[in-house]
Amino acid sequence: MQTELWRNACIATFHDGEPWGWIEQGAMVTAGDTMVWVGALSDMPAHIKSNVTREHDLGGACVTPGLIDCHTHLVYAGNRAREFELRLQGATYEEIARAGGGIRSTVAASRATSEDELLALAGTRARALMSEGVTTIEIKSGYGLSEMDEGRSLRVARKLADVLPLTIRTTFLGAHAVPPEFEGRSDDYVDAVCAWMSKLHADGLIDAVDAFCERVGFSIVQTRRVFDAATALNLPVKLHAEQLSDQGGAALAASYNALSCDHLEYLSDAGVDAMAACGTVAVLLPGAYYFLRETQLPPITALREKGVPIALATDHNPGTSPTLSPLLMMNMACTLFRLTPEEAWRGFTVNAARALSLQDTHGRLRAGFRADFAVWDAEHPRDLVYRFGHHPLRQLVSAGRLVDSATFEHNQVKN
Ligand code: DI6
Ligand code: FE
Repeated sequence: MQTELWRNACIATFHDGEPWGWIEQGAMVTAGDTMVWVGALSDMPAHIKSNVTREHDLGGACVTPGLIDCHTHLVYAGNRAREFELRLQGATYEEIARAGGGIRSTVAASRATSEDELLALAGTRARALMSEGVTTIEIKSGYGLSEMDEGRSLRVARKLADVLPLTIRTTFLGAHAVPPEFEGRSDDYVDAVCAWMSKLHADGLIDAVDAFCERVGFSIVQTRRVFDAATALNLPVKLHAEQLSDQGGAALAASYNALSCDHLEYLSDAGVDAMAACGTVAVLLPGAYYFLRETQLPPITALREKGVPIALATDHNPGTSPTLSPLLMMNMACTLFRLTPEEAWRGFTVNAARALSLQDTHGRLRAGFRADFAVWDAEHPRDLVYRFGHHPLRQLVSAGRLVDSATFEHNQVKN
């Protein structure tokens, strides 16, 4: 196993306590897939230095942890550009969903696509995320909505970690929408989702369970049944909560010790308190807020005051957030939600790790953590939040290995 020294960098470690966990003239030492030392080069202990078998000069570049996209719906086929046009002509997201468009149209397109093709599509999207420094992705099912098709989506998500140097976490989102074959029988559908969950979990396909708790999704009572089934299997839960209306979903999720509640534009004070009491992460999704032209802002001040950890993600999906740019999401979180640039970065690193229960191994540059980091054409990570529409990634290291830039350069995302 090689012990490698990566020197001549300014490093944002995101250690707690100091702003950015910043280190000038920093260096890192990795052994295999693990970080063994991080600090100022001049502080490097002799016994660490003497083990080094290979050196990399990072040319004075700025280094951050690999980004963690903790909320995506990456496995699907087709696109919804036509629906985008209809919404611009005045149709609302909820009207389109009720008329059988929306999620259901992506379900039809995805069911009609082979597993290999779904893998190719998801792979292209994952490589686009990598081109902006992503090394960990959470992927939800939810465009299959049958036992077989949900299984296919989750298998595709798992396979991505075999074909690309990524950490993948899978989330079962069977309770995303009611499929046509269960029309008018949403309670029966929830029963089916709970039964599929235990089979798919037995196949090792599920890391967490999510639901879309919304007027156009599932009720609080139905969400509770999904959570009870997850809890019986010892699976952690997450929730799409208070995106379009306040259903009290966040408080329910917190009562199940949810890892995260996501969206949260309509989150109430009681919901904030419940999340704070349980240490549930608030995952904010500025892409969906922007694309749906929402005007109700998530309660940032209350979340901050109550100490709820704030994460950010792309929410990549064809209906409400067809973006593959975490850097643009950070910029939007600052301009639209008034996060500070450091909060935005912590949202895509430390707090995103926590939303996936990976906080002890991912999201910081620290001895013992996985050696995932991005090397940027920038002096400081704040520069990367301020700019938008740039391509500033210089190098990406995943599990201690330099990722061949051909993996993500000249990558064509068509859908
Ligand atoms: N909330 C969202 O923003 C996405 N899913 C969800 O539960 C939208 C999914 C879609 O419109 O296809
Ligand atoms: Fe989502």
